[in-house]
Amino acid sequence: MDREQLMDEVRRQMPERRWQHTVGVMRTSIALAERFGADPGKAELAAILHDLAKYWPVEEQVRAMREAPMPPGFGADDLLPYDAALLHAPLAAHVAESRYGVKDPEVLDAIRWHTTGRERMTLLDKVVCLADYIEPGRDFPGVERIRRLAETDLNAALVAGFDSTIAYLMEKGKKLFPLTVLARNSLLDEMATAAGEQ
Ligand code: DGI
Ligand code: FE
Ligand code: FE
Repeated sequence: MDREQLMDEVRRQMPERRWQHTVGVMRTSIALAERFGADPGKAELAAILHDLAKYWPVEEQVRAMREAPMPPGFGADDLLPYDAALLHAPLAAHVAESRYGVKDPEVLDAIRWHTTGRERMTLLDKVVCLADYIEPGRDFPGVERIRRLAETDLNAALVAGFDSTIAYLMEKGKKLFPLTVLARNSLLDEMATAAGEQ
């Protein structure tokens, strides 16, 4: 399947506004990849696919998750006690591989971890996760600051992105999925190491 066909497939599975978000993430992922030295083609492919399951009915997401192999601690039963909104990321990675034939593990990982992040995120993970926060259609408190940081500092921008998610969840009185906190800690460690090496 070529990229145009893949885009049509993904587009059919979501409302038009979510497709416009996906287009924004594609463009922003390419720009960030070029800025920070990731592979723009891989970034674009991950962006096309990252939210493909977001608008599947939740019961369908749960059913498909249960049939698919998932990393330890990242299956339906691990995610559901936190938020059903977490399912779509690992599910999209599974569908990308099993239905659309995506084999590149870097692309699949960037899709899989785009919502929560993870410890020791790869460059591609970071690019796609950050693009998801700052694509042009996003409008939430603090997004302008994250966009500014993204001009020069990938790690600092992503920390600011996770800060905004964590603050939002706390404001709503919701639980934090611990991996997001670990991802943020890991980025802070990387930044401290990089600063120490200067
Ligand atoms: O799919 P998008 O809307 O483009 O963005 P996303 O994949 O980052 O999903 C964000 C949703 O995930 C948002 O509704 C908040 C929710 N969420 C719930 N608990 C957590 C969480 N996100 C993170 N990163 N960490 C959580 O603990
Ligand atoms: Fe998402
Ligand atoms: Fe998204």
